[in-house]
Amino acid sequence: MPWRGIIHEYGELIDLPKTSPVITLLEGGTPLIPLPALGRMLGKEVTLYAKFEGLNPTGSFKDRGMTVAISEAAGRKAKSVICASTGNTAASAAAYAARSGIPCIVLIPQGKVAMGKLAGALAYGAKVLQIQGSFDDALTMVVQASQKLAIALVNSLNPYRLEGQKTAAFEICDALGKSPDWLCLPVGNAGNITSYWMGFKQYHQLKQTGLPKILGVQAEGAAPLVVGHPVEPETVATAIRIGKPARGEQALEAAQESEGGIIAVSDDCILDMQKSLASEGIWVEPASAAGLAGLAREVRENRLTVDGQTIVTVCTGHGLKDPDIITRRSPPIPILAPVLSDLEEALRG
Ligand code: AN7
Repeated sequence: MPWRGIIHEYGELIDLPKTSPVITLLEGGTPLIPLPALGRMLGKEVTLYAKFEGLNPTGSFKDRGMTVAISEAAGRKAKSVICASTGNTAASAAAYAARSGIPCIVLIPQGKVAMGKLAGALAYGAKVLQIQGSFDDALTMVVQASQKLAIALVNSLNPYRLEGQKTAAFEICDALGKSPDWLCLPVGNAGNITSYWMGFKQYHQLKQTGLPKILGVQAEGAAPLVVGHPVEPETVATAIRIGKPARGEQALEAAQESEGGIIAVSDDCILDMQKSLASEGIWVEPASAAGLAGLAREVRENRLTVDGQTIVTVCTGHGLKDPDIITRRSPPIPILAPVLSDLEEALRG
């Protein structure tokens, strides 16, 4: 049977009122793509996969949570939905809201959202508002607005978002027949790490799939969970430019209970790993390279050995979301006259 979207595929494992309609774009069912060359760099007989969440309908993992959150909102006849976003949540909320016919409002930090995400939110018809502040300021505003104005909040403070996002853990266990030894992923507002840990624990209880160690990775300039207090965030990985994660406590719990950790890596380290992933054919947005960048650094600096182990790195968003970061950092592209001699010249040089 063709893939039916996460709510139909994992129905009884997802806590969604039975009376809710199913608003789906057939999200989920994303591939676990082997990364043999990068695996060899990590150690002997390492089996490394990317869970490529950039292949969801709007180009990020957010679609898993949004199908459930918007279905639930539609079920209770919400008049409109609202979220704060570094970009991907906005595009995803806009798409699922459009699908359900519910108006969508998104608040984004001015000038700090990648083009593919902003364009997505506009394309799907959301009302987009820019805040002169960070994601954290925008989140505070939408929480207040949702309470005062009776608008449904679809940030990951909404528990239905986690219900959807945890299905990625189910899919990984289904594909491997058990949980990996390590799962590494980027951490921003910390909804996703919380969801994965929920999902792995639920599946283990049901099917004895085992539990992974979870490594959450923040950007050094936006690492409140590493430094231990909220920060004014700054990083090239704008998706995770978040200084006060809503689910920070749960992220720390997931890391501790799973015997993994939460660490921070530099922007350079993130961009280097973005390049390395692309060299194996997987183009992800900068934030999505953070997980593996962190794990690779721990291995390189001898804090971790992963010989013989199975590792999954969650590639949360597609590279197409943020094309500017690539073009801005590339050398100028040669311009040729339409003659063969120019081409020969260029190929010599
Ligand atoms: C590509 O869209 O917070 O730790 O508003 O877009 O669950 O927040 C995005 C987060 C990782 C971090 N990778 O996930 C938003 C937003 C990508 C992301 C994260 C985000 P969380």
